[in-house]
Amino acid sequence: MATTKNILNLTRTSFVHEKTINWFPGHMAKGIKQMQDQLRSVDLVVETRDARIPLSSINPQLEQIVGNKSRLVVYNKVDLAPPEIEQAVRREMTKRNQRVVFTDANAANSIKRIMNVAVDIAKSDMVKYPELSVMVVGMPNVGKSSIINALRRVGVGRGKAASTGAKPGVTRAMSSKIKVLESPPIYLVDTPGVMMPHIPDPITAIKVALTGGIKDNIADESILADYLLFRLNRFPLVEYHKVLGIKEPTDDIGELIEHLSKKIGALRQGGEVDVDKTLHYFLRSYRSGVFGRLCLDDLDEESVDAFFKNSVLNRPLSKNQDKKAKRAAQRQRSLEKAKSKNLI
Ligand SMILES: Nc1nc2c(ncn2[C@@H]2O[C@H](COP(=O)(O)OP(=O)(O)OP(=O)(O)O)[C@@H](O)[C@H]2O)c(=O)[nH]1
Ligand SMILES: [Mg+2]
Repeated sequence: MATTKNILNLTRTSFVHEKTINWFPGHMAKGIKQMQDQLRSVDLVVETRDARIPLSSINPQLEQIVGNKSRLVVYNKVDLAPPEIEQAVRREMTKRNQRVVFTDANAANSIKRIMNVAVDIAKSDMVKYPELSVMVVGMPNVGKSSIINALRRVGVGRGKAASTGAKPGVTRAMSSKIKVLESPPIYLVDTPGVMMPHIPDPITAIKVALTGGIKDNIADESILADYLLFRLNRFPLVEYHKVLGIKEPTDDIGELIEHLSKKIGALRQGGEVDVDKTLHYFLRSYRSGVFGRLCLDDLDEESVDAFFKNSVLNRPLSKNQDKKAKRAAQRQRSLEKAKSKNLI
């Protein structure tokens, strides 16, 4: 019988997937335009990322928009990531002279870390900042609106001002000013999560989709599940099979789906496996954190250096790449339009 230990000898050593996922609906393009228009009146940008994918949740396009504006990078959802990421991320952010805080939007104490940075800036020059204007930006579903609601709760004891939801693309337009502190006066604006028009690396796209940044029906859920299984097998202490109630680990997604569907009763009439339902269950389990606190990006110094060296952050898109990205985004928009009109 394969145990978690010896299955490591049987698992794939690499995951090859060549098709990337593009998701850039119209509201994102509009959102970017609104951000650019508003940026001049903003004192601080809170750039929110996902602690489970500290590198893959960096959107180079946002980096370009934010430019030299005063910025605080917030790694949210730390409750779902292993605590060790903090040290590695801090190391890299220090190298890049970038302020960073780690938050769980459901924990008031960690949310206060953002407030403290904003208060310090506001107090540093009360004439320059009669009220501090903060814009919260980031990829979809990283928790921007949740952070705003939490800051408001902590700062002025008031209820929800921004809609939140488990699926990406909940906030579709920039909000008006939301007061989160009376004195010194601090206001936030919420923005729609934005993806890159074109994600060059297919594995990065899979990681973003797995953590909920891209709509599941746009990504191929069977590929997401297969990559998840590949990664789970490579975290040696993760006993996902026990959590799922199946006998032993496997590196074959078909086999996993077959066992799991029986376990959770996801069967159609006649006993046929309900693949979609089982895939959803597997992905939902991962996202809820039941397999443990896992980071999908490699954060050793060598990998991080390679990421930044190869990253589009370092090189603006060539004319050709830019055209390609715009065409991909246009195709995506037409597809969504056709879908919404039930044409396909
Ligand atoms: N576990 C955990 N869940 C979080 C955290 N922050 C937000 N969430 C959940 O993540 C999901 C997305 O949160 P939102 O605040 O809507 O994310 P957003 O970035 O505003 O998303 P868009 O508006 O779609 O761009 C929701 O289900 C939240 O409850 C966190 O720190 N930890
Ligand atoms: Mg939102």
